[in-house]
Amino acid sequence: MKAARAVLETNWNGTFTKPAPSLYPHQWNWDAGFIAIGNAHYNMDRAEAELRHLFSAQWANGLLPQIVFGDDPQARYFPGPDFWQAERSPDAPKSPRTSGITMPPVHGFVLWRIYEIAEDKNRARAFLREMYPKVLNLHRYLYQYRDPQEEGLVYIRHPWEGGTDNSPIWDSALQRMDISQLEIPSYERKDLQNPQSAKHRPTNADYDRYVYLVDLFRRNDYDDKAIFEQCPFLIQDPLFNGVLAWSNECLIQIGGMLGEDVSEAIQWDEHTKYAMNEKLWDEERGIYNAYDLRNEELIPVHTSSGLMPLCGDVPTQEQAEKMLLALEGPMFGGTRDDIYLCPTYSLLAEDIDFKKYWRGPVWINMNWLLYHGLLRYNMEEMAERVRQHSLELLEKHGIFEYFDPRKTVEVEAACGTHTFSWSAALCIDLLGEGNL
Ligand code: 2M8
Repeated sequence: MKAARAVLETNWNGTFTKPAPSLYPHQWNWDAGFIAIGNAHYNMDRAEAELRHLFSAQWANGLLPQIVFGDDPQARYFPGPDFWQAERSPDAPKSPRTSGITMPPVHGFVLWRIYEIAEDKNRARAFLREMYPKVLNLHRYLYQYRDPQEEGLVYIRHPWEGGTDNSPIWDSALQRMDISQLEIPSYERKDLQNPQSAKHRPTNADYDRYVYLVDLFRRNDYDDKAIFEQCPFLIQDPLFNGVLAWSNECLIQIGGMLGEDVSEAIQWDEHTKYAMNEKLWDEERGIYNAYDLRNEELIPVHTSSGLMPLCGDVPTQEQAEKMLLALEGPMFGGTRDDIYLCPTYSLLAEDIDFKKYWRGPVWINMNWLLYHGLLRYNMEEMAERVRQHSLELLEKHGIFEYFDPRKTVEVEAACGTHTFSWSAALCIDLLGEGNL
């Protein structure tokens, strides 16, 4: 607990919390949400400041940016604000500067979690009143611009929007983008300077595609309609939509408590859950798939993202039982003694790489979502196992970014950057839960 708090202290720069000191020197969208939950346990001022700063960068159309750039001239990150050129959009704020894409909408449930943690409920309610319309606007943006066919499913248009940068879910869509035919602006990666993480990071071929997409967005002045027509990468992701479902529910709860009319959020909630079950559910395997909207096909690639609809109460109890079997079985090794839960990629996949970023390792935020999802279906035993494994990894190796799921591995079992903020914040929250 002390170590986790120290990480949050170190990474706080007076205005926001950096996800990690050198690798991620600005404010990131969903990181800020998880970080605020950790801070809420002992420093409510900071939890509120974190979210206020993030939402100060919300665009006029409701988009909540993936990165809010700080003004530290030493902060080395690519792509920076000059590359994004978000100011090409009439909706982007002049200050602070931001990127031009979004991230999984965790903020509804983050607000609710903060309210649960708060001792001073009057103050917490006032904060909810302040933030509720902003989060509502974000959801409005998602349904208005990212669900043009009004399916109830929101698409992402860049792997960075999914939060799981090099997830194998994106492979087929990215590979279809023939880079030899594409014009890609020249750029210099800064993320490879950290020797601990360089070898696990996305490949240069991945980055070329990431950069191409950013260039496409800025050439279109971030106009959502034009981007929808042209973008080769449009994916309905079960993690993103599962998180959205949970946040919809929390908006209904918060709005109800504040005496607001919540009919809009109720519609979103019902529509999204229905659509996820109709379109993304894989009955045979007991998991949710992603859907490639551009190429009109399901993506039958099994990562832990397919389990995340649990947190949004999307599956029925019967479906959730099937998901539990998938988690316990060979896909995720949930009952094995030699595996830490939860690998981010199916253990059955030939190309699983236990150390490569979002292609196998355990991530604490995914475990936290899974833990809450399992609790929603009264699966206490498995939830507790996920919680224990998360804490064990953090205690044994330190507050790292991600972890090799094999218990037998001693060399470089902890991966990525050390002093990683959301690992610290969620460690604090998971410890708190156990003490309740
Ligand atoms: C990673 O993503 C950024 C781009 O957004 C990067 O690779 O540079 C992801 O793990 C993402 O989920 C996370 O929010 C971000 C900062 O921790 O890092």
